[in-house]
Amino acid sequence: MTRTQVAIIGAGPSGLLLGQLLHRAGIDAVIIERKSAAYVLSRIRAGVLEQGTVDVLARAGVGDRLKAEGLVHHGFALAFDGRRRRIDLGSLLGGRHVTVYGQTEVTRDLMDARQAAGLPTVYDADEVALHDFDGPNPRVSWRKDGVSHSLSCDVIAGCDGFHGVSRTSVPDASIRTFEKVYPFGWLGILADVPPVSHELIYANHERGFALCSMRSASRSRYYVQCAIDEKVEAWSDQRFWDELRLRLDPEAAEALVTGPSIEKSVAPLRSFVAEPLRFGRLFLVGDAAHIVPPTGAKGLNLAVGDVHYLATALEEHFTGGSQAGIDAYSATALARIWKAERFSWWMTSILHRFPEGGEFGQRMQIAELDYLFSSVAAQTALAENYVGLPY
Ligand code: FAS
Ligand code: PHB
Repeated sequence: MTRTQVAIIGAGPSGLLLGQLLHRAGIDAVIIERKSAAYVLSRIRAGVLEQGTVDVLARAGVGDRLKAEGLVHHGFALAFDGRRRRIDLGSLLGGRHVTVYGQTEVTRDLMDARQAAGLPTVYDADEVALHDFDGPNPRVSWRKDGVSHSLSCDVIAGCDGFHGVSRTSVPDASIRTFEKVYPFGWLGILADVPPVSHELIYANHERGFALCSMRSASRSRYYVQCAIDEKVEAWSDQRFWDELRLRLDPEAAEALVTGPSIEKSVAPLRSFVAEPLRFGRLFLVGDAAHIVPPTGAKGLNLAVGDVHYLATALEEHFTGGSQAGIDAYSATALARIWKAERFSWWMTSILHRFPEGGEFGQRMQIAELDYLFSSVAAQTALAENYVGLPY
C-alpha cells in the first residue's frame, strides 16, 4: 500500500464517515489512526444527533441500527428557578426533531461497515507525519511495529481531532485560531439505570449546571458542572449522585434512579476555530478544525457537516474534474461552524454558574430564560439551532 487517492488521518467519527462516503463514491481512501479500534470505541462522548446527521449516516449506508435503536426526541426541558419548562421542538418546527444515539454506536456502525467492505485502516500508527501537502504530491508517513511506512496520495483529510498532528503541521503564518476556554468543566457519568425523564433536562442551578441525558431506556448519561481542575478520583459515585440530585427540580430529584458508574470522566470546555480549513491538498475536518462546549450538542454534528461538504467536493473533483467544491470547502464549512459556535457559547452562557459574573450576571441568565419562555420567536430560534441549521 504505497498510494491512494485520499489519506485520512484519524479513525474517529469524522475519518470513518468520510472514508465511508468516499468508498460509496468509488474513491479510494486509507485511514491512519494513532490508537487501537478498542480505544477509539472506549471514549464516551456525544449523544444527540441532528436530523442532518441522521440523513448523512443513512446516505453512508450505516443508518439501519440507528433507525431501529435511536430514540426520537420531539423536545427537551430547561430547568431554572426550581421549575422545569419544555422546548417543544415538534410544534415549533413542524415536526423536526433530534435523535438520541451515542457517538460510540455511530463509531461502531462505521467501523463495522468499513471492515465488512475490507477497506484499509491502519490502527496503532506511531509518529504519523504529513509531508508536501502544499504541492501536487502530498504524502503521509508513520511507523508501526518498528517498520516505517509512506503513503502517497492526492489529498490528505485531517480528521485527527483537537490534539492531532494535522492542524499543527500547518505553518503558523498560514493559520489563525480563535479560542475561549471556559472557567469550568463537565463531570460526566454513564450508568445502567433508567433515565430520570424521557427527554433531556438542562438545569441552571445556583450550585452549577447539570444535564440529564441518556443512551437508551436503560442507560443514562448525566453531567454536572465542576471546577476546571476537578479530579475525577475525588468523586465517588455516591458523591456524584448526591450533587446531581441537589441540582435537579423536585420532581426529577424524586425520580432519579442511581447505580454504579460504567464510566466517569471530566471534560474541559472550550470554544475553538481554526481558519482557513484548507492548506493546498490538506483539508481539516471536525475537531481538528473546531471545538464547541458540549452544551449545545453540536460537536459531533458539526463534524458530520464538515464531512458532508468535503465528501461532496471530493466526489465532484475525482469523478467530475471540478475544483469548485474543494475551493469552496473552507468558506462553506466555516459559515456553518461559526453559527454553531455562537449557539454553543450562548447555551453555555445562560446555563452555567460564572462566579466572575456576579449577581448581575445571574440576573441576566434568569432574564434570558424568562424571556425565552415568554416568546415563541425566541423558542423557535433556540429550536432551529438545536435540531441543526441546514447544510
Ligand atoms: P475525534 O477526536 O473523535 O477523533 C480523532 C481521531 O484521531 C481519534 O481517534 C484519535 O485517536 C486520532 N488521532 C489523534 N491524533 C492522531 C495522529 N497524530 N495520528 C493519527 N490519528 C490521530 N460532542 C457532542 O456533540 N456532545 C458531547 O457530549 C460531547 N462530549 C465530548 C466529551 C469529550 C471528552 C470530548 C473530547 C469531546 C466531546 N464531544 C461531544 C465532541 C466529540 O463528540 C467530537 O465532536 C467528535 O468526537 C468529533 O469527531 P472527530 O472529528 O472524528 O474527532
Ligand atoms: C450526551 O448525551 O452526552 C449529551 C447530550 C446533550 C448535550 C451534551 C451531551 O448537549
